[in-house]
Amino acid sequence: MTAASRHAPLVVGIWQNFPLPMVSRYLAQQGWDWVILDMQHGCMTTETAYECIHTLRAGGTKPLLRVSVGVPSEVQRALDLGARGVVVPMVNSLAEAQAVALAAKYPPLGHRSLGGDPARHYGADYPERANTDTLLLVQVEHIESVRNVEAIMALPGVDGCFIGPTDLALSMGLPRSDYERHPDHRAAMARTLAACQAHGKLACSNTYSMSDVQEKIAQGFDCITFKSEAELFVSAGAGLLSELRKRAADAGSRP
Ligand code: 3PY
Ligand code: MG
Repeated sequence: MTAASRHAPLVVGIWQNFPLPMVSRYLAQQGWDWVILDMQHGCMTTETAYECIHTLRAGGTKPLLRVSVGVPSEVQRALDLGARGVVVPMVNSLAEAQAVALAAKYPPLGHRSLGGDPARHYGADYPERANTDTLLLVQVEHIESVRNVEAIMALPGVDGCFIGPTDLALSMGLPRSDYERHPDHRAAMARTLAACQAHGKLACSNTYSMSDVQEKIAQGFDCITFKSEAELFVSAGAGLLSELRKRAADAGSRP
């Protein structure tokens, strides 16, 4: 999916926190469009990310990598590892966006360096294809970033934004729950979406409830994530355990 294909079907992604190729294989089998491997939060390393990326690629799922910090070397490394897109946290200024955009794209668009694995692994024409085949999604997740969002989305090397609603709320001094109904938060989200749409860039966001999902689809977001596989594991495990304990307690109180 490219920034130009705005009316393509909604892309549905999931975050992967467990640094295990086996988990990537299950997620690919489930058929998620994107799996975003998270190196910002969690214990994914370069080596485990590499293995997960290639397991996802082999399974037909697009691997994206969220780098730990928005520095050019991290962005370039993520793409060299084989990620089909890179998500960069906390890109708050035009200068920060420009720096990561230059690192993500080969000349003439940027100054990504060519060497090592990419041309060997991804085809001899990879350098010609990479600028359009790989995505740079900058995270708009601070009110400072929202203030600069029109200029950031106008940059040619930026393919879209990934809004971080939680960090955005924290940066605005809002509480950690119910912030999505706060008018200032809604205005910041709307301004960011409008900037993406005005420049033909992808608008992506995390979501937190099915009504949130419905709203984001109606608003025209291009891609959403909901939870990580770790959250699914923890919530399903906790739910099952409490059900089993309840049944065991009921059985224990039988005469
Ligand atoms: C946030 O909500 O801050 C995130 O980064 C989630 O994508
Ligand atoms: Mg965040």
